[in-house]
Amino acid sequence: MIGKILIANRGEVALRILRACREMGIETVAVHSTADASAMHVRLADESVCIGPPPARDSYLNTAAILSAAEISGAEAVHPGYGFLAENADFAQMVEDHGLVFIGPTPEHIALMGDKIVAKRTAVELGLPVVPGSEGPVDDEPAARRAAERLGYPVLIKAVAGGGGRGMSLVEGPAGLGDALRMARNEARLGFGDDRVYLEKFLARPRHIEVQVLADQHGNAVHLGERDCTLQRRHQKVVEEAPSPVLGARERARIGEQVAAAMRRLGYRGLGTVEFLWQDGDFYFIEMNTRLQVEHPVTEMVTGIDLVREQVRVAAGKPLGFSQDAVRFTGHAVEWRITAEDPQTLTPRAGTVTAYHAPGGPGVRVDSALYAGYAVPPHYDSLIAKLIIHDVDREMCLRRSERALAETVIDGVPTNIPLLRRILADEAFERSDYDTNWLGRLLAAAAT
Ligand code: MV4
Repeated sequence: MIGKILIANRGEVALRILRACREMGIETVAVHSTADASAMHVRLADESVCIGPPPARDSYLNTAAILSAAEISGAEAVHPGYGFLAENADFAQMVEDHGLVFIGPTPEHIALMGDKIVAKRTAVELGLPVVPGSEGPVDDEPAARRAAERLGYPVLIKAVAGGGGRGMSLVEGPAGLGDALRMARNEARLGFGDDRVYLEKFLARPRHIEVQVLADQHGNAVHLGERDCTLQRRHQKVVEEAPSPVLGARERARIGEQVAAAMRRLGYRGLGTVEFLWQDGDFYFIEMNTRLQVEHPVTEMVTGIDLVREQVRVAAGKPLGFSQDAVRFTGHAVEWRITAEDPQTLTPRAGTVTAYHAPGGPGVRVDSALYAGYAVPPHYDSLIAKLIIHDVDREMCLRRSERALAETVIDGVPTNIPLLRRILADEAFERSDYDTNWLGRLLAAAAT
């Protein structure tokens, strides 16, 4: 087994990984920027190493400094968490080249899923349903026109190097295609250094449903059900839940089995999430994430499985300790992402937390690195806490959510808690009927 793990991340996810390590008797090495010298992940780790100045590119993305930290601390493995280097195939390769274990999939699988066209082609080969679209990138306007006529308008132009909603452009009809194509190309070149784009049939009212999978290095793979992440703002997830309110047990088992079988065929190892759009009872693959995800706790709550522990076990070469039959889904879980943001502009806000009270009681989990006196740095993601609520069913879970959000105290920096409580008070949300208008507004804003 692995004796010491370097955690190449910060904030709540660094703490999350630390907790799993502690329970497994594994020593931890924290890395931090100068801005994070008094951060909780540094304080709780067995050892810590400063890896650079505040900007992420000089610290949490500084691969040389991170590998040096692993070297001098005698770490045997690196856990990347999410964001930063988690889906950087070159980093995963460097970690392995240094004789360390990368806690994640192979560099090849990370690279494969990082290219959205290759990922989609792979999904087709693995028998997963995909959104109808152009086969590969469209090279010029005539090719785009032919693809769009075949698919039928409206169509979406997506950047090959995009993902997570970045580099998408909606085309309502043939008149707008030429300009949209040129603009999308330009933006893709500027944003990703790769101007290739492809077309997809536009789904007007989809839900975002993602399937969690776990695979070992011995050919075993299980699915751990799905998460419904339809509630997003500017492609940032705000609320996630498990199970999806729109799926029944039979649909869940069916898509889950399909995904697990696909991962077996791919020879995938580690934790992964296969993202689908879901509309009118049908699933359409959009992309695969080759990392632990922010919203993983809702899956942990309904399955009782510690995903980080399993990640470490399979990275160490252990076979899965349970079969698909042993995976049981109990109750309902919702995650509320609390961010430090300006209530007017909804943009990130830094500042010092003067008072902090985390909610408690049955079915309440808080993943956060906050403490009273903590200064939220301006350099990183605005996520400061995740409230994960579990109860017997969705209705009770929402009531418990309101109770827990109401007793959360974070003074000194403005947060989105009022916004979360407004969502919770919304009847459409209560009925789980919250995709259409919201998505329409979002896409209209993204398209201008
Ligand atoms: C789409 C789509 C409609 N049709 N693809 C957004 C994130 C990225 N992973 C894929 N996304 C979308 N792809 C087709 N063919 C609508 C979205 C989309 C979306 C999807 C799920 C949840 C929220 C969303 C918000 C905006 C756009």
